[in-house]
Amino acid sequence: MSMFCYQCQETVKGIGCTVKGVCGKTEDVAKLQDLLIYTVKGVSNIVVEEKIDIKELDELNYQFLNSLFMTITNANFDEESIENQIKKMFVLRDRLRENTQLENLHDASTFVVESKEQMLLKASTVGVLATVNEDIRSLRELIIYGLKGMAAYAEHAWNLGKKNFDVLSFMYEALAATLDDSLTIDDLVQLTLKTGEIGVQAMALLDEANTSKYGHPEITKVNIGVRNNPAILISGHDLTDLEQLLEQTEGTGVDVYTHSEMLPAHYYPKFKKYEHFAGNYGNAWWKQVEEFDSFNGPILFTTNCIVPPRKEEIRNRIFTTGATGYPGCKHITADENGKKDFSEIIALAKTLPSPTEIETGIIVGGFAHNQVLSLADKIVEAVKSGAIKKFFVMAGCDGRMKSRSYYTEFAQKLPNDTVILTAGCAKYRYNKLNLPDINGIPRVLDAGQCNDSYSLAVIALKLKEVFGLDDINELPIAFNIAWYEQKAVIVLLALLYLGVKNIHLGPTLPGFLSPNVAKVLVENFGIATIGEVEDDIELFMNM
Ligand code: SF4
Ligand code: SF3
Repeated sequence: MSMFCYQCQETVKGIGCTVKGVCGKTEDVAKLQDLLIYTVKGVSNIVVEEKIDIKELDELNYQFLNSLFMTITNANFDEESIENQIKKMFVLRDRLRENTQLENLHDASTFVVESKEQMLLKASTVGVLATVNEDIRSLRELIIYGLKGMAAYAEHAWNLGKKNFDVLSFMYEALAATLDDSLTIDDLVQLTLKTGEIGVQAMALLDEANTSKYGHPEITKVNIGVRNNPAILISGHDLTDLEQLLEQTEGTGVDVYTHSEMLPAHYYPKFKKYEHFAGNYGNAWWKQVEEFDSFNGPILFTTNCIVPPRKEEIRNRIFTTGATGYPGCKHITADENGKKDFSEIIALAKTLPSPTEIETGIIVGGFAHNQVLSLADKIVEAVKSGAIKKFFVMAGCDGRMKSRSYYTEFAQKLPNDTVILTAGCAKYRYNKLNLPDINGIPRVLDAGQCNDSYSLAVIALKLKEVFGLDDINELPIAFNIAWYEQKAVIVLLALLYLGVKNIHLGPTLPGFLSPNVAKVLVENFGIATIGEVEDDIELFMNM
């Protein structure tokens, strides 16, 4: 088999991509990513075995997070940058080893490869399938994918100057544990739950980082039409990149629009002062192929999700930064102070036509925990009076599969006395439906990006307190979550840690769950997948 990857929802037949990724990942990119993960496991092994104090090791910690982030679905398709990252980790690994006394380190901590050919050969022996027992493999990968999502959130927080060494230490420990053949299925189940617990901390850290710098998201109307100026489209999740782009474009006559997961940036007070922060263009990540065409201007990717651009004209307009990369697209790196120079993108924007309008109107969002809790009285009253019967948490990801039309239909067919709480790019399946509101409370409350699913947990915990309940599952809240990549995995593990039961996960269950591991999740947490819309609504309403 040339490659094997089953980390996302779109994996071939729900089993695994073995020739080329559905995402567009080539065999070599897949293998290099496998080797990068193996190298990072080796680093973790040294940190744990040698009980290294990581607090002063900024470079190591940052590159550790970035390595994991680079392997998230649709983040980096660039062989060269993954190869360079492996080499960077070798240097950091060997520096750690110089000071250790250990003799019997794991192969991951000591192996040496010189050329790219050797890297690819080595990768073939250390990928996902190197773990033979399918249940152990399933749990190891579940933990690793959770850590990838956690790394993304921890890196965003880091970029805002917030670090949490408990989170980082756990990440090293958990990754090292995936090399440990003495761990049993039970041990790994415990570690999976612990990953969820630390995931909550990582999301809380990012929430604190975002809100302390940019203010608490507030109810905001976002324009989805266009203006008549040259413009730059910014995608992904990194708010520091957005801030720097807004600063550098101010007064240049170039507007900035958000795409996909960057939409919630409009909800932060700090960004409202920028007159040229024009609105949101388009929909979720997978629609970018046509939407980038009509946007006309340059596009900046700060994180996933990149869809391989087929046309050269589009490739020439795409720029990547941070953990992202695409061959043939210009990559912008930060200087030692974290500053990025976007002048080339701005200069290019000025030479290109303004965006072609694809829709008009507004969408309303900004219902993160602080905003929702300030409306708590109104919401509690609506629940008590029966005006709101049930909340549906429909956070998560969007994707290409036709079966995802389920979520639009589900939102449309929900009774008018229900409210959808959303976060992540899943929202694009129903955030433009104009569902009738409930006494001024919108039917779709968007908390923000996928990481802001944390906000939804805070809201649920607060409601539990207000209603004087002992168990979060006694609340009138149902969870119907859509997943695609590994950030959704950490969100799911975090919800399980918080004790949420009966989560429905779709459009399909992860291919990386072996039948036995899936059974554990079903039996202990009531995890299920989606069925027919009407049946599911009935089931949820009677829960
Ligand atoms: Fe396949 Fe998803 Fe892996 Fe891409 S990320 S290779 S689509 S499983
Ligand atoms: Fe979306 Fe890629 Fe998951 Fe952040 S941008 S939610 S899929």
